[in-house]
Amino acid sequence: MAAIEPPPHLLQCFEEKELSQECRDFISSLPRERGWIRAFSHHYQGFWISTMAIQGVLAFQKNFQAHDTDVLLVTPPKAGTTWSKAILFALLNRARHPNPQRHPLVANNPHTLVLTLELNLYNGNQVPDLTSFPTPRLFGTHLPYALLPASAKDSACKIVYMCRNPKDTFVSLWHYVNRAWSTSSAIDSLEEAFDMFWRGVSPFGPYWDHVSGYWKESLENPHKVLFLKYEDMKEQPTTNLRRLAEFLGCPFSPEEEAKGIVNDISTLCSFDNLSNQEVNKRGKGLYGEANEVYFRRGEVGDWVNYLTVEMTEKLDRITEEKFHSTGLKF
Ligand code: PAP
Repeated sequence: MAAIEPPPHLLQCFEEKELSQECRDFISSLPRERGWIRAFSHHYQGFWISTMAIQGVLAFQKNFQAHDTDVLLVTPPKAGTTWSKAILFALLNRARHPNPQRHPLVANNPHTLVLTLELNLYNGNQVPDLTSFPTPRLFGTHLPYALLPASAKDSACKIVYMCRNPKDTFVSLWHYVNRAWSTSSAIDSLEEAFDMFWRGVSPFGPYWDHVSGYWKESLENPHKVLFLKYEDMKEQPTTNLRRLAEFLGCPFSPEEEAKGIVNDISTLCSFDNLSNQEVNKRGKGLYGEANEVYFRRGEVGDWVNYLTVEMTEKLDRITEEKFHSTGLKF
């Protein structure tokens, strides 16, 4: 299976100078803080959006028309986006790609197979033509629920939300910023990064508002929003794969169960398998970053190796406070 080439406009790097005048005028009116990667984070509709993402966010909000058959994968950054893109792609395309050895995930990083609406598709100056995408169209996004375009909320499209405990999310974000963007990282130390995350100034954060927005929606509208946790997926991948397939209206048939397809997908998308593919060891991502930065340890609880006791207590306390009335626990 050959690698899929991204459209050339995806390879552009986002710098502030590439923003339209209209976008620059707009963001100059927003409160801002220093960014995690280059430039700034802008406070937009209650959430922090980086300079490199904001034009795409505005264009996505304005122009995206969801189809009833669409599947939107939503994640806070570093909560398992790469993994869940792989899982959803494999699940929805299982009839087309039955052979794990010749599967597109062997030659392509999941981010190339499932594009992110605000970062990849609406990033250029033109509204992308999404009509050629096969049904069901599968897209990724990091947008909080409150910021989703109306059609994504009002149509019958399905939303799969994957999140991860805040301590591992933060540690993964810290490593990513340093590994992928060491030359343009705007953050000097773990302490500084922690302070920003804790204050809510993380990409598409505050983290807690992002998570509780989708949690609430999944409780009120369980046929529309499926809420998954990275930790649960790690612990019981096949159980959660079946849940996902049921939710998306494509449950595994008895024949598929008998053939072991659920296990095949779980193994195909596992950290060990994906991180050892040549494309993910040596390939480059859509912005020229090394694909390997999306595969670090892939474990639950790695935060213990990085956070001080004080940081742990602070993060636990705020998480308890924010999620107290929601019933959410990590
Ligand atoms: P993104 O939001 O920028 O796309 P995302 O994929 O969410 O990043 O985050 C990468 C994390 O997912 C890494 O976690 P770590 O830093 O704690 O190691 C990465 O290792 C982990 N990851 C990537 N692929 C998998 C996988 N197949 N199974 C489990 N974890 C994975």
